[in-house]
Amino acid sequence: MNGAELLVAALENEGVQQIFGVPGEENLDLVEALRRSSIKLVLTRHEQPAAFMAATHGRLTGKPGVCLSTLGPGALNLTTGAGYALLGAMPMIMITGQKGILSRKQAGFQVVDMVSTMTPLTKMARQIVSGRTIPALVRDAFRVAQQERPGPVHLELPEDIAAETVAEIPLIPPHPIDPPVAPTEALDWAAELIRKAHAPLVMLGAAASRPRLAESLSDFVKRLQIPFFNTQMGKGAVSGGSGLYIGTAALSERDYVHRAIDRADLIISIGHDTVEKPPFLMSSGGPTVLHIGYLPAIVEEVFSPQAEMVGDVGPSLALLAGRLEGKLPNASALLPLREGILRHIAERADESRYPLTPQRIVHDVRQVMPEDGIVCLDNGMYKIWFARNYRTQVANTLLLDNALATMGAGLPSAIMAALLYPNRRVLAVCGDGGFMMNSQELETAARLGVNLVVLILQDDAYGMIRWKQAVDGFADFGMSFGNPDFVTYARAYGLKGSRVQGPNDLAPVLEEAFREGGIHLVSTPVDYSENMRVLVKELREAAS
Ligand SMILES: Cc1ncc(C[n+]2csc(CCOP(=O)(O)OP(=O)(O)O)c2C)c(N)n1
Ligand SMILES: [Mg+2]
Repeated sequence: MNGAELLVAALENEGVQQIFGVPGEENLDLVEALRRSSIKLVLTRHEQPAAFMAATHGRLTGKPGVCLSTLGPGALNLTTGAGYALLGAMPMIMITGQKGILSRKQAGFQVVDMVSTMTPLTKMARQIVSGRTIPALVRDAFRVAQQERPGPVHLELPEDIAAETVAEIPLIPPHPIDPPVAPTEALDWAAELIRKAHAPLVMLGAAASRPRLAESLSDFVKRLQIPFFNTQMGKGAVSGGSGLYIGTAALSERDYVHRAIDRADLIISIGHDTVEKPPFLMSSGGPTVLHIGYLPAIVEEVFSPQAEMVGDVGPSLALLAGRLEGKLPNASALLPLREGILRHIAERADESRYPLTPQRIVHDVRQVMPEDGIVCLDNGMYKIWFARNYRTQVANTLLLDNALATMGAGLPSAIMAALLYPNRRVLAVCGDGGFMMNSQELETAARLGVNLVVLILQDDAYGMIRWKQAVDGFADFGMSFGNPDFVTYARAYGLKGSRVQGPNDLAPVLEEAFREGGIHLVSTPVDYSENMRVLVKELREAAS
């Protein structure tokens, strides 16, 4: 047995079923070991999307996804994915090659100090310097990646260590770990704060979307009957159709949902992660904030909770609900605001205009997506509209990145979702800018034979930056580009493409695409004048 084979055995021991990436010659022992293993090697056309896919595996399953690259150039291409997983708290393992470390026959050719490069981008980065250490190192890597707060781990396997013969060292069997539940005093204190509140609100943050938490969160909200809102990444953690949903804080202030936030005297913030653009700005005189999380809060200029309940969130919430159920006369104090907030948000969602308004696009997408359908967003202006307007009924059915907020992850994350859930509808929504950053992965998707629809919002521009430019009073400059003909582009990959050509085309075109199966590219023009009209003018007027 050589080092590469031992590494692959250790990955099998962790239940790894697939590895995404682009190998180089330094990985050839590893590739050979994979060939003779139960693990599938899924080639991508660039390392960055391989990391986005592995991270999304971690996000959706709670188990680290694994990606692979060669040394230097390939490994550097993983760095954006590392940042995506680190900020987004997605468990992921990155394995990269390296020249031999026992001799240096190619001098410094392609050698970059990747462990140093990855150190600030990961929870742990290690070079494997001896085959003997592999079982312990791999076990530790998976534990570190998976435990709260989850994130990426980097292992570098030099080619001579990969090729070196090692004794068959026993692997370490994984076992489940239950983190501790919040202590009694913290539970009592939190219960007391909530009991005393005149106008409480629950806020669900990014960590509320951990896959294993969905049930206990919904249960908590239903038992307490306190209305809730969510951050962008906390979306979907509790049934959005629930009569207690009061909105999504896609902007930091002044949106309709802030009418409730501003009137609250207590915000029970569950799993808020300050990597997100602030859902509201804390200030003196504002509501008290109770942080409930796996880990203590991180204090920022705009977020410094006055109380904390730290522990395994699901079981801790069950204990808290036990102390409070049926004992909160003020639970629904802010609920009367709900209808007005949701009515404003839904404005112009059924308007027949061409090009389509972002509100109409969100509305039509919701129509064709079943409750368990998954929408994966890239990053652009439409993200604010989807976060604000899309209603979710099932946990993790709107995947967006409000942490690194990188462009280019929409398509790869959708491919991963489609691989994991072949029987659910999966839709990637991308801007024409973000889509073209990783559109080459259409070939990967086609090769994998997934069912997937990609909706491209075409404004021939980096629309979001153009909007910011206008909001800040700059001249409209430097944000426009040309595009390929997306229908022809789809055909070049052997895929189907369609164009939305009228105000009422989008829903039927998407429906047809999903019915047919396979991969479809649908492009639609979008009327982004709504960005200024609603998100700036209307909200400013409403606030004053
Ligand atoms: C990798 C990366 N580069 C740049 C940015 C900054 N940025 C944020 S949104 C955006 C424009 C996105 O354009 P597009 O994908 O066409 O979406 P649109 O806003 O036009 O709908 C840019 C350049 C980013 N978030 N990520
Ligand atoms: Mg655009």
